[in-house]
Amino acid sequence: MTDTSKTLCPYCGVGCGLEVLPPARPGRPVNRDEHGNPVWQARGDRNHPSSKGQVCIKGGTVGDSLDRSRLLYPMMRESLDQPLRRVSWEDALSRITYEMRKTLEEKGPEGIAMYGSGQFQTEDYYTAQKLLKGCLGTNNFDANSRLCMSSAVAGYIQSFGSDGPPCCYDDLEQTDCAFLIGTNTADCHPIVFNRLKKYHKKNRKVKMIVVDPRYTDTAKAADLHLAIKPGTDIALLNGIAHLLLRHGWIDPGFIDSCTDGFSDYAQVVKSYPPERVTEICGITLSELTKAAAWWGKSERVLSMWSMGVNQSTEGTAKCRTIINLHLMTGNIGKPGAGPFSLTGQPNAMGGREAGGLAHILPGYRLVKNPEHRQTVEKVWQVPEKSISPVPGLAAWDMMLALERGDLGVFWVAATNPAVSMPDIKRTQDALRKSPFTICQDAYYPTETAAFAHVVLPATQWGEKTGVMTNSERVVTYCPAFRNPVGEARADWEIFAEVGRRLGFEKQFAQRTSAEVYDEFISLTAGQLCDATGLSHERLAKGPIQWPCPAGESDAIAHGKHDKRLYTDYRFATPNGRAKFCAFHIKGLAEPPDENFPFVLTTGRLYGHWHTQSRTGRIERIVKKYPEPLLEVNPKDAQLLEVQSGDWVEVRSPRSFAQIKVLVTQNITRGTVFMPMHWGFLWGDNMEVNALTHPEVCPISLEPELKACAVQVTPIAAPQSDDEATVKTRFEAVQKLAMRVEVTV
Ligand SMILES: Nc1nc2c(c(=O)[nH]1)N[C@H]1C(S)=C(S)[C@@H](COP(=O)(O)OP(=O)(O)OC[C@H]3O[C@@H](n4cnc5c(=O)[nH]c(N)nc54)[C@H](O)[C@@H]3O)O[C@H]1N2
Ligand SMILES: Nc1nc2c(c(=O)[nH]1)N[C@H]1C(S)=C(S)[C@@H](COP(=O)(O)OP(=O)(O)OC[C@H]3O[C@@H](n4cnc5c(=O)[nH]c(N)nc54)[C@H](O)[C@@H]3O)O[C@H]1N2
Ligand code: SF4
Ligand SMILES: [Mo]
Repeated sequence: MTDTSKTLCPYCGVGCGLEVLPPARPGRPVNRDEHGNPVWQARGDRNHPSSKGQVCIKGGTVGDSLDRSRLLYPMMRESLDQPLRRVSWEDALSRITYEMRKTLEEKGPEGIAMYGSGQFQTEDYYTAQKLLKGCLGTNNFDANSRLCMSSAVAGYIQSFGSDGPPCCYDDLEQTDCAFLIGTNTADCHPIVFNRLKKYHKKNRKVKMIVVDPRYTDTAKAADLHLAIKPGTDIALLNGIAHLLLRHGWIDPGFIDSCTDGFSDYAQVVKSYPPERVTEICGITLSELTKAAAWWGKSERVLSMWSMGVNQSTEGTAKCRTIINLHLMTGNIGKPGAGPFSLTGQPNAMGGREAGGLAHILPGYRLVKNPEHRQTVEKVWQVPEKSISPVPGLAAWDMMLALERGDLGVFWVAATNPAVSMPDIKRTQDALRKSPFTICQDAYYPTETAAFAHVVLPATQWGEKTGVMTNSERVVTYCPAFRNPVGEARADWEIFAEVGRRLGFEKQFAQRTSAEVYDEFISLTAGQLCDATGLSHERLAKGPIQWPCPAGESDAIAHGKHDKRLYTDYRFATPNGRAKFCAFHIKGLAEPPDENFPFVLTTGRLYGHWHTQSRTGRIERIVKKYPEPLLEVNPKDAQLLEVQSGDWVEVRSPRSFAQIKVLVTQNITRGTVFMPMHWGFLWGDNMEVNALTHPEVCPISLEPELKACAVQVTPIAAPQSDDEATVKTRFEAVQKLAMRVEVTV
């Protein structure tokens, strides 16, 4: 192994390049933690084109998490009321193939479902698609990206004819107006934010607008913060469009020659005059007119968004409504402009390329399209019509299928649905009903393992070789730089082994992830996400952006290419035109009422990652964020008669949580905020998703995790059990219906 290894940060979709230093360097003693484990250090890779050497606290501390609480060997039990016991891989795999065969006989292929993750490498994703969609004949593969990016995917496909964020990070330093909506970029995409902030500071003419019900660190850096009421984005965007039209701040040439549907859109936008919009959104007229004027008068507008937009029953409509503004002002296909959806997870982008959602196939194809199915069937060497034309179960639908008893095998890999799904009590009940659940994770315990019949140890980042794609379509090679821990195996190898055992030897003949990658990229030929110029060998020399057709990798590596999509203004629709689509605002699926008078919104903190499987085990981070806090506006706090540090019970129509209050001006009145990071392993009654509801966007099927109605009541501090640990909490949950042996 080399002195340092270049790879990609395994956390957020910014995709910063990292250099990992091995524990022993010549002349230096081996650095070990208190358990005697070698300590790995990560630092920014100056040569990575996306991050240029920068990292945030998560990337900088990732090394600390690699040897804590790892799942070392497979475990199994007959039913959930038994303890999990160590077994051999052979026993675990035989049981899995037995259960899969049984389900195929009893329920058919639709009785099997896999729930994967944007934290897979592309090779993991691709192999899982082949197993489920090609060999077994069910499209029941979905990923946590359904809770995350699926509205953006649907928005791009419907407006442009294909998925694919058209922008690149250089746009951050070339724009005249950055319009950030529903994104706390400062905390969640810190290095993207740093680049933007630096440029904005230096160039005072550049405008920065942030649309968020909270006064986040992102909002604090803005020239204009629109603290809209949650769920009113469409009214705001239509209101901006209304003013753009009124003042003639539009690009008629672009509209005429490159788009369809403008007149219907203009008709709808007419019913969003400023008086109505300011009333709906709870902002002032001068704020609205300023936003419209800045958009309208800027030569180049770059919009950026993430979960405040996507996680909504109007998620797709919100994305398309943002895109409408770009189309009417010709703000796309040129430097510093475009609709830029910021990807959440490190390889959610690669997942989309590899077909990792229930309605898509590798190479930005759709399961509904017969030609697309045929092309993929050929490469997969499966008989014609093997791939079902029907989209599979989306994430929440998998929970409903478990409730109904429709599934025989539920396979979870690299995600922790017992924390991150909406309506978590109902989710956990559905998981308890599952006849056979596999939980394939790198850590143990996790909340989802409490509901599993088999747990499989997966190698994670740094222990397996593969590639990941970041938000700006840059593909980075992530080599194994350390040995697998315990008996852990790579996700793709586990899927392939099960495939072979089910009789698909030919389909899973690849012996290395490089071979898997080669097959995958053959399916991108001629597609928007063409990556036929890439291979592990080529990427080992450095990251490259797609599209990268065969023969172009050297030119692209030297930056001699269009870093943006649609620079010729030809879109991926059949007639080459982008499509306007007008939406009226519908508002929140569960608006507040007398009984539940507050809107609860949910999201992230700078230091923690999701369900804390890594960051909850890093002291530096835990010290900074020891517990979750409910953000409450001072006026609301006064009415509730609570102060910072007081305990409250937060109750929604579904369940409750108990949490300490943080009184802060950073949140608008009537809204409270709770972070998503605390599942039942980390504390009692701290689960934000005990409160959220599972209503989804009808187009993208993404749940509205950003808003539900709650009541807030002061309570006495709950009796704290100082003895409670991850281990005892795991056991307590087991007692509800099951027991487990914990080996932390
Ligand atoms: N530190 C950290 N960074 C992360 C992650 C993490 O766990 N921790 N996870 C990664 C992943 S997977 C993702 S998806 C991204 C998410 O990145 P972000 O989307 O930036 O993060 P969130 O905190 O989920 O939500 C963003 C903002 O949406 C606002 N919001 C809520 N409701 C509305 C609304 O109706 N309209 C508007 N306009 N805004 C609203 C919230 O107040 C919040 O500030 O972060 C990635 N980066
Ligand atoms: N209320 C609310 N809920 C939310 C959200 C919100 O904003 N609010 N956000 C949603 C969003 S955007 C997201 S992305 C989800 C995230 O939610 P999850 O996906 O459930 O969160 P993670 O903690 O990232 O879970 C990843 C798991 O994979 C494991 N892992 C890491 N690497 C590997 C690997 O290589 N192989 C395998 N097999 N396992 C690995 C980790 O140990 C961890 O247990 O949460 C969603 N839920
Ligand atoms: S910004 Fe994202 S990718 Fe970069 S170091 Fe931080 S978590 Fe990692
Ligand atoms: Mo996400």
